[in-house]
Amino acid sequence: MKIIITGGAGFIGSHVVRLFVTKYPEYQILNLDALTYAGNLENLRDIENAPNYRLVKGDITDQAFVDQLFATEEPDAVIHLAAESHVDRSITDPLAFVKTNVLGTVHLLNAAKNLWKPKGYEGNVFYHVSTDEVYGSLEMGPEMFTEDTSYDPRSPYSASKASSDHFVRAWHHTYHMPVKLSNCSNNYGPNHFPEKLIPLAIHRIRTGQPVPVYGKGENVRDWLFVKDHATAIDAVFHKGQVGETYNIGGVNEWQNIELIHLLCDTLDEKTGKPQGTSRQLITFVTDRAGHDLRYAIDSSKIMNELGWKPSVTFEQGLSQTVDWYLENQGWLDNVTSGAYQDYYRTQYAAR
Ligand code: NAD
Ligand code: TDX
Repeated sequence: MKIIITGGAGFIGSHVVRLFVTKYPEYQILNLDALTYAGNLENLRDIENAPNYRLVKGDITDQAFVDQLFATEEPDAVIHLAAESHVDRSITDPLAFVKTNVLGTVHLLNAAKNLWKPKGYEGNVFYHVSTDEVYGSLEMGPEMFTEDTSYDPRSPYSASKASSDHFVRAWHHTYHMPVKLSNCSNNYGPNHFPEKLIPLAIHRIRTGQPVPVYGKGENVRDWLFVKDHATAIDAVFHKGQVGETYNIGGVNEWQNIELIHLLCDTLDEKTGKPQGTSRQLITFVTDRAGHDLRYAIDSSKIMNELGWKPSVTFEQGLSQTVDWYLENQGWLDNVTSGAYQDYYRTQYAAR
């Protein structure tokens, strides 16, 4: 089987590519990635020479390129992760999110339909990896997002992902494309770009800079270790029902400020600093526009139907993550130079 994995040089995509390349040596894995600021081939150094792996550098916003690629490579399946993924960037540049997340997804759907439909879709799957943010925002309390929760996206990022989910389902209903979808909560782990909360905080603490906490730090996120998201994607790809959606999450809700306290204390302990040192870096800053209050995801469908469950507790996953960043400070130094500095200047100017 030949699988195109899009966005394979990014955070989650690199873990998915590694899992598929090593677990399924009989598959050919093509990593289709534009190598934007978020795509980093360092994330794949250990498997880049594997005989069943190949990188195709290209942009999914280019329909002609995508059509040509599908016509020449004739993939059997697509696992689609390529996206603009950062909510704050979507607030300052929404159009980039429409282009990659909406148009890019439709380009892939078109190319897959043109290749597969004449042969009756035998052995084909188009799998869209999506987010829990499409469901909107929850109040504090016990309520969780299920697969039946109505869509209510509230940021340009989540609106673009909701739109792409709808297009994927439309290709299933209209053209009988065999599709699968999953909507996952916040991921954390190695290779996470330091514009997102956890790697940003680790980077700022290690360099002794203020750690920005939006608003009062009371927003809640449900965190899942990235390697557990990769095994969930493996389960959905191989065992999920065509046309179905699976929610994926860690049943692991944290208020941002509590999470930052835990990170500060973990870093103090691991770097031999007196407890309380890193907490002094916490700085409350202007809130994110339209900041969703709480996400929490009910994963019982994937657990009960596909037998998936997370392999690590949050404490284990966070400890492994902090160790990885402390052991790979060169990775952080490389991605936080140059363009990263410009991004931070524009973020704070935009508030
Ligand atoms: P990321 O930003 O780390 O990586 C995105 C990758 O896509 C990069 O390698 C980038 O180069 C590539 N890419 C971007 N635009 C492209 C284009 N036009 N053509 C080809 N490649 C392009 O993202 P991530 O955090 O790894 O997220 C991956 C997917 O998972 C996204 O679809 C995201 O919506 C979804 N998701 C992420 C999370 C999370 O917590 N990070 C949670 C749920 C779902
Ligand atoms: O500097 C910060 N300070 C802060 O308080 C940053 C970057 C974030 N935050 C807050 C905002 C959120 O409440 O921390 C929380 C997490 O923020 P992000 O790491 O930006 O993640 P989030 O906005 O929740 O979205 C993430 O999870 C769902 C991913 O970026 C999405 O791609 C995914 O779909």
